[in-house]
Amino acid sequence: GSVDAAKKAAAVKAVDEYVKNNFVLGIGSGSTIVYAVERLAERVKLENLSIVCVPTSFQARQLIIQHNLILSDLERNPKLDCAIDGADEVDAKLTLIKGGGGCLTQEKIVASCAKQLIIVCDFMKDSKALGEKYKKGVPIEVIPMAFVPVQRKIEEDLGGKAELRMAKQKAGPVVTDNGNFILDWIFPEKSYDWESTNTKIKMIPGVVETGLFVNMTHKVFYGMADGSVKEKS
Ligand code: DER
Repeated sequence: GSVDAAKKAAAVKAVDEYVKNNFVLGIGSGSTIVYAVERLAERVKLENLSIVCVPTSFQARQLIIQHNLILSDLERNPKLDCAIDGADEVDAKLTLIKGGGGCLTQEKIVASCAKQLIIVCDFMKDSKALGEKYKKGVPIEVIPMAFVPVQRKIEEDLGGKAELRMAKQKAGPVVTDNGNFILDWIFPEKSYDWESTNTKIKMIPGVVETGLFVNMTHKVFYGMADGSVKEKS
């Protein structure tokens, strides 16, 4: 449909604009990134590019292997030229909510190692303020034994509701690629200082990472319904 066409248009434009020969790339997770990896594989073949890819999840690792791209890691490549990833929502300051796919921790680590974080998404992700479009809350990765005290602390200190993410095709909670649980925090207010909110959550013992990407985004490619691509940086 038009959303898939929009995702693809954004992904193709980002790969064509940002990927250069000899790049070390961070490969994000989700559905939009699939189009980016397909385009990347096409360019590698067509232009005989030398590219190395660092994954942000088991899914990204599978994508890299399936497309016969060179798989690396942060031990061999701790400095990346560019990380390309999706997002669940983007606000006016390019603050992101990520983690809808449960891969936020490795995504944030890889993004932090890249000179530039490039986000590819469809027009549905474009918001003035977080929470306008994405209603499932901020994903927070937590150590399993701590999920109840973390849940209580978040609800006491910040309000709203922090719900344990339950799996659909597995009994019990979702377990992340790192062996942890996820709380989805449905926040009460309209406008937040996301930098301080992110820090407050991060400091709670038991919290591994939040899906709030603050001041990390270099550029966002938004695929539009008509197939055009809007860019913001
Ligand atoms: O979980 C994640 O952070 C993904 O990148 C997600 O935010 C984007 O998923 P999508 O490309 O399938 O919309």
